[in-house]
Amino acid sequence: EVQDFLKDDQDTISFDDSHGLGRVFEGIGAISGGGATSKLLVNYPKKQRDEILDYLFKPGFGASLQIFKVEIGGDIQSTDGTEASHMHNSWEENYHRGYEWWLMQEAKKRNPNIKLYGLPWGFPGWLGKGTHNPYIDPVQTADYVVNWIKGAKSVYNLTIDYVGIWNERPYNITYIKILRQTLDQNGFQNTVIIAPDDFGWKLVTDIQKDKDLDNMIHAIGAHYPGTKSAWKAKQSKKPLWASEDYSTFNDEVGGGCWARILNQNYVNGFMTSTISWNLIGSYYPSLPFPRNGLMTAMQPWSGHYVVSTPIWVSAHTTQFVPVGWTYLQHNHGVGKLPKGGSYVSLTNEAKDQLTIVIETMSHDHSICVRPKLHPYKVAPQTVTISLQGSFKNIDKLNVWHSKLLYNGSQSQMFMQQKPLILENGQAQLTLGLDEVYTLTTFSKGKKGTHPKPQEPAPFPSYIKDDFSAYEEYQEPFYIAPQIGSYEVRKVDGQNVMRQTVLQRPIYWCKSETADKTISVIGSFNWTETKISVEFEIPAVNGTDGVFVAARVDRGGCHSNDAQGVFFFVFPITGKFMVTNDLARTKVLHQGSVPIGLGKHQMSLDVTKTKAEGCYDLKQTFSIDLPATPQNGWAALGTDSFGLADFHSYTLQVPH
Ligand code: 147
Repeated sequence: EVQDFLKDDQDTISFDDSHGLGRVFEGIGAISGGGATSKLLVNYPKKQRDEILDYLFKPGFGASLQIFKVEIGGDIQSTDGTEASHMHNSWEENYHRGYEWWLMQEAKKRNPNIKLYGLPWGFPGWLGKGTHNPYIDPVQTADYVVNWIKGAKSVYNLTIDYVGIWNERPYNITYIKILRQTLDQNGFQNTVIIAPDDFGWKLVTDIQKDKDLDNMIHAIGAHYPGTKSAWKAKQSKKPLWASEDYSTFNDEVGGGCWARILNQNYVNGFMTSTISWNLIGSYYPSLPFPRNGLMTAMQPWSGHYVVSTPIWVSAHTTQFVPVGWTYLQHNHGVGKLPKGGSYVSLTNEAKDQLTIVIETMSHDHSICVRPKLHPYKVAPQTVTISLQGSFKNIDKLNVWHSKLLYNGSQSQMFMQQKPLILENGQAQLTLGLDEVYTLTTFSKGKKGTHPKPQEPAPFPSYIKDDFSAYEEYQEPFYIAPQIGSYEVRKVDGQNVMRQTVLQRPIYWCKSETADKTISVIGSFNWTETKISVEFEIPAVNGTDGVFVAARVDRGGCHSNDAQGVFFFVFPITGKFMVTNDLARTKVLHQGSVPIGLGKHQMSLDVTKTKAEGCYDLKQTFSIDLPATPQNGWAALGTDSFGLADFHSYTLQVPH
């Protein structure tokens, strides 16, 4: 029978190293940030948080990620929020802000071999010296980035393996060279540069003209390559990475996208590393790109989380292919299947181990966010696996299987099946649609499980936070900064939450031109909301005014245009204003309040049809609500860049 089958050459897939090997595999990874995508994760109860981190990072358990890429916070909006810079200002450095330090430690705790990668999306304003160009003083910007790498080492003993330039924004060759020199001068010879973290392969032309530049760049990292790379990129022999990819809603189509690109980024594009944006959907679900993570955890108040299909799709490769293994050559272990789908195979240095990953994702079940996926067909098929060269004597391969289902039934993910027995290096394998197979000499591999997580629950209907429970510099729970950066500070021995950004940063979102700052809180579904704050504007470097808001209808890169009900107070001029938008172009009401800095209290109570405001416990206004928006988050913020200290906030919504 086997003999018979062999006549039909087309259905035989051979795995053969006798003509040499392909490229070196550099790992599958995921990104936290770009931006604030892990915001809600850090607030989970420790038990659930540890479980989630196991699914992401623990080797041989779940996704078993091999690269962890994080945003180097720049005080700018970078998709789902802002992340704090380690140098809000030129005169200070701080390595205790945000949650990326914590996450990197948790990743390393579970997998000491995980590679770390840092990339800025934007920069604090002072680096621009009055421009929005981070390269205006390339030495200063290189120092700023290397400070972050030094901080990682000296404060947390974290080694940063990879560093990037400026996410999806222009690179600058002078800057790249100065960054390389600065790394070397500080003893970071082993921290290598991935560039440009942008679309396309234009950098290849630059490195071909400039040997020095070529030597300074470890790999060309392109975003959303659609599994393809330019001919000149492949020809250059430079390692090619999909340094940001995926960004797809993590339902079964998302899982299908991830399965297809993990294989085909190499099959079509010779890319040896693929990194998911993002790691985990841990941001309020009405922010942009909801659930675009390998899994979802957006309810720290309930502990609910979901282990989604991309976790198990990742496991098909990561649990059986260590970084440093080598792909076999195209047509000798890497390629397209006769009836659609793809296969890759990798081996270790001794060539006594082999892992094959096969995917048969159909078109409609594997569409990613971008670029457009051109039509193609996949049909069920039976293939003959034929091991040759160093692999000829392998007589058994362990089998892991997933079948993604789209009819509402639960997909079968990452199940171990009976081993595949080979005779004279050959065996038949029947492949259905939307499946992933791993065939491997590895005897390990595990579908890790933790107890079933809690049921989902709505955001609490009452919270009060006086910030006393935090360490200094932490970003308070539930507060999701969209413009500006908010952190706990000790002022006169008492914790406050301070808005810290003093000037407009070198933004990433093209529309981030506002001079307001804003943090959203709670649920986007809220219609009736009561929010109150106690605040004080410092006399030096203070903001013009403070606001609280309800029904705030957007965040992310469009935060500037947020509509809602906003109550602003300007203590220095003794004015207040009620507006329908953050930009204060739609004024609903205005008037006077007593003049004076110092500690104040203000509140906004939005019911079905009315908005009422109090300042220092005196009613300031009561108005009928405008027709829109009808729902949105609660929010607080400042009228301009500059400091504001919040002593507490209280939020109350009907049950
Ligand atoms: C990327 C960013 O690098 C991420 O931070 C995140 O925003 C992600 C969301 O898909 O995408 O930025 C892009 C933004 C817009 C496009 C591509 C990438 N686009 O319009 O093609």
